[in-house]
Amino acid sequence: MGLFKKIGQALSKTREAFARRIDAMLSHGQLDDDFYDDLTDLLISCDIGVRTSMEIVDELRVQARKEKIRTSEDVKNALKRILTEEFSSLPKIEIEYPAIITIIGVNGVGKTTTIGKLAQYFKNQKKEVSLVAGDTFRAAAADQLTQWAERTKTRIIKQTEGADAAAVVFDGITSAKAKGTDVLLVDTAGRLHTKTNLMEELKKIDKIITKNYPEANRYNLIVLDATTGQNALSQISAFNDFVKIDGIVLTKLDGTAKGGVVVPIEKEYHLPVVFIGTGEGKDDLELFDPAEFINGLF
Ligand SMILES: Nc1nc2c(ncn2[C@@H]2O[C@H](COP(=O)(O)OP(=O)(O)OP(=O)(O)O)[C@@H](O)[C@H]2O)c(=O)[nH]1
Ligand SMILES: [Mg+2]
Repeated sequence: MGLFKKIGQALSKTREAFARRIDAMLSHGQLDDDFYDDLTDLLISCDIGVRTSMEIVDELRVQARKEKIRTSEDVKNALKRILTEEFSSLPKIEIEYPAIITIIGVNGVGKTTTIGKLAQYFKNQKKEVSLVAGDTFRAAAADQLTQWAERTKTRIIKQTEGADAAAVVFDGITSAKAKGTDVLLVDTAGRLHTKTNLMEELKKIDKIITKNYPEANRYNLIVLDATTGQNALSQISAFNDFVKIDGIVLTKLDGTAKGGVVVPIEKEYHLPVVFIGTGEGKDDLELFDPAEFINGLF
């Protein structure tokens, strides 16, 4: 299946919700104040965020004064242009090698699954990949990661349950240096930012990497579950208080009409969405492409 088709399919719920309501809003009337109010509500309901939705609609008003915007097709095209403009100034990440990617986030957002998919993604790029079972907290977490290692035919570095997560990362680094690994993917336990001891553990992992693997390109990616909409946003700042976040993986876009949450993430937090998850299989991960995303959204 083509790249666009997958993103397009993942966003189909968001897109359908949108199209249906824009059509209804325009069925008896034109672009008046009621329409703009309804459109703002509609954007908010797709999780574009209050502030960002208002800004987008203000810009649409400006454009509507200058040019003919009548049909729902015109409206969608204008929104596409406005969002394309918004996204054009946002930061991007290029993964360089050797890389160590630490995957963090709250419980159940899809961290371990994302690691499995990333393993497949980098293998497809002909990279040597190893997984690090840094979730030593939850029973069976290492088993789950071991299954992904088997599924993607990658190596895994693990210790027994209850071990020090930073020590497992240290083992991973030692192994990566010895074997010339291109990408080390570090799984971590799900945690709430209120669990201070677990958040301190993330800092410790960070320090171990700084001290023992300075030559690596490091990326802390936070995994956010798209189905949680605006709640996902507050997780970014909560984690950023403890470790520097470099980018975002947005998972479960396949199951939600809240795909619009990408927009406030990028606009308000100035962090790039690097990958998106579009399902539970090993190939259900895409590099985030703003143009494809915007086309998929409307
Ligand atoms: N539909 C869908 N399901 C996903 C996606 N990513 C993960 N999941 C599912 O979400 C559930 C939780 O995934 P995990 O990878 O175990 O999440 P986690 O963040 O590692 O969880 P903890 O380690 O317990 O914090 C699983 O049932 C996954 O199959 C996705 O992109 N789409
Ligand atoms: Mg996990």
